[in-house]
Amino acid sequence: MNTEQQMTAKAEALFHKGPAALTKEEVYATLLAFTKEALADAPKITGDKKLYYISAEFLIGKLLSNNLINLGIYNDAKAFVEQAGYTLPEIEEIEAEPSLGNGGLGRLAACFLDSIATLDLPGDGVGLNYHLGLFRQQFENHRQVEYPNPWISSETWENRTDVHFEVSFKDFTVTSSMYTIDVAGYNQKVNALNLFDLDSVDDSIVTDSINFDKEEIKKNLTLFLYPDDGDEAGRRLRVYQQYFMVSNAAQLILKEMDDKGYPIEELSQHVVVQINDTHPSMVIPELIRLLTARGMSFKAAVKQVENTCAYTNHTILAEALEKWPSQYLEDICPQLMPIIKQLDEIARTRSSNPATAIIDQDGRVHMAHMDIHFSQSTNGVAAIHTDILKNEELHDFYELYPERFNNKTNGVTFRRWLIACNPQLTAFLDRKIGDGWKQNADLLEEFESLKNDAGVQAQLQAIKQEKKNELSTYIYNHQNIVVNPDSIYDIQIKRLHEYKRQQMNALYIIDKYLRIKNGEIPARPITCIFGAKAAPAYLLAKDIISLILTLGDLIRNDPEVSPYLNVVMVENYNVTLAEKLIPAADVSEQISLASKEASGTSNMKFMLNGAVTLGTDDGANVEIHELVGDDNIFIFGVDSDTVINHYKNADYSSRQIYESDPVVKRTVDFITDPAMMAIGDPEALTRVKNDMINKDWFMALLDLHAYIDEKDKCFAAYEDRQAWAEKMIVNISKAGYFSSDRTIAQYNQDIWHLK
Ligand code: KOT
Repeated sequence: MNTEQQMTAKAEALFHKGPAALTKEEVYATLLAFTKEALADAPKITGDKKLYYISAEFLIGKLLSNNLINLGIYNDAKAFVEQAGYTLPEIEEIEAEPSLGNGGLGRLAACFLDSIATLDLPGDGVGLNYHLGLFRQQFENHRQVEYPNPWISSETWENRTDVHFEVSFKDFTVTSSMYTIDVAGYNQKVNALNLFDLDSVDDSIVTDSINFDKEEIKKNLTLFLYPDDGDEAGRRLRVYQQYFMVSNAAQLILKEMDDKGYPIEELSQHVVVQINDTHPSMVIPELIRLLTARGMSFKAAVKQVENTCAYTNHTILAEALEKWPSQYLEDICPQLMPIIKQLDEIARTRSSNPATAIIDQDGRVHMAHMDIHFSQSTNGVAAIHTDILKNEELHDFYELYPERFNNKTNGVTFRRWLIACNPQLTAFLDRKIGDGWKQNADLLEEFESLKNDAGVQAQLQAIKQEKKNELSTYIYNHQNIVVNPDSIYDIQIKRLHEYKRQQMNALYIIDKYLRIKNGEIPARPITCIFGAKAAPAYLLAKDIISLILTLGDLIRNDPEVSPYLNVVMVENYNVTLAEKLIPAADVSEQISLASKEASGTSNMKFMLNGAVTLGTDDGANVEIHELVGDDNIFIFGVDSDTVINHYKNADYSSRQIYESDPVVKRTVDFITDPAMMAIGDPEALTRVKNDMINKDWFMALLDLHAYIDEKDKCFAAYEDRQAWAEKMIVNISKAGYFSSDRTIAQYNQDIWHLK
């Protein structure tokens, strides 16, 4: 029996009918059961040394297509589904997306698991089994409203294992349960994603929206991906989550050492722990605690743990660097405090500089400081980010441990971000350059030699058009908004944050609107598409969403402007939506304030799918710029040194720009124009405008002119259809560097040393 026939047989066994009679749900259930068995039968990746990638987030997205691809049975499944009278995308719709992450950091962890398995490296993810994940976003009256986002189904329940650990908090002890999701590499071998949970967690304590009693730890511990840290109870719950996560991780590591018969004295020979930003940092004292409890000396335990751990930093934003009051730890996991105090003493013997202490004079525990002192490696996630860590943010640590600092420029898995989301482009590349690029992404470079081939250009443009048509249909069906498929699709998708500067994009739109009103008609219609969730407690971010939704409404209802300009914010932006948006993009908006975006990863996904970047020289944009050259990217804005100096000198005044520059003034003023206030939320609009004039912490007004000019230049360049196709081809052919297979090979070479 071939695989398609086996799938048909599976359906017969489950539902006692032939393919033609199956419902969509039955087809989905058949494929799910089939892949589950194939995953269970697939060989596990083993080795003498194993990686544990601990992360509070794994934004894995839907799993069906990815598993079909990595198991090598995608085409069989497609044939089976079509025999039943459906398409694979229709079947995929049934699967709920697990939203176990916020954005880049969580999605990176998921790409990494895919590449770790693909490179045949033994490495499992360890995290939490949040029941309701990140909230589901809905738009009501031009505002974001949050709802729970359940994803766990009866099938997920089958992931439950018989692994349980006791985790002791100060006032009570809980017993965890481990759930395992198989992670298949593009070689039919598997690793695991181990997610810990607590049986007593009770989804029914969620009252309205996403509110719940934050003090009821046994009922709320794994309910949501770390909820609001806007209040004290939310922050304490986050510490509970973190300790629960790392205590389980540490116990799992030692259990697997025992199972394999390795003595704990050899921990660092057999285990490497990658700490994904500071959320899992307490794994360091927890491992030391467990080793000493088993009789190891404190000194030996510290040495083992220091040799086992490695830390990745994902941001330089001060407010994101975790510093927990020691009182929280005393109240929640007091067993760690004597250990952290001893680590602080050791750190102080290594450096007398108070800036590198673990516990500061106010009694706060600096998680990143503990990580850097007590791990082998500290890495940033793009070249410029690592340079800023070395020269600015972590300079004192760099002087202390220069050999520990290293860069690992992020990457993305091409299995999901090209093969699965853009089968048309995948097939085209296979025809033009062969399919070796699927194993070795550098081979995409061969595509560049075809950049002047008119036939290749035309076919590539036809594929882009098809993806744009698909997106337009999707948006119409889900949000009832008509998007002109002949317009330029300009897309900004990422968490809503002031430093990412969605508000600057909105100001461009206002400027464009006013110019169209003034008779300046664009050569071609433009559709500005946004996707973004704002943290529930981040008022200004929610206000910026409000501004964008209001602008969209205003423009669509203005017959003078709507033929030329459209603004769409997709609701509930998530991985599944990204898979539809990215292949359809003409222009990729990467406009963070220089120095602030550690890397970005959507920038890589966009270029891989033939979009051209409009961005600042920030994060991985810098490396994209170097690879594609000036002719194939649109770069604007002040550079990171200028920004850093403005902060040092505290000499930036947005009000000065607002008052002296009439274009800036009329654009900012329009936010509270009576036409806007009549549609949107007047308070939200007023707050955004006042913030821009009086604060503008991320300097949107400073770069606004340069942004408007470069964006207009970019749209004008689109009109030379041949030259634009060349840019698309160069971008695709240079994207190979951003495969997470390359990133993971470098982690393994420099840090992990597996196999
Ligand atoms: C969130 C909270 C605390 C510390 C860091 C974060 C964080 C950083 N969350 N996401 N990031 C992003 O990580 C991506 C993967 O490295 C980067 O590409 C992106 O620039 C970060 O903003």
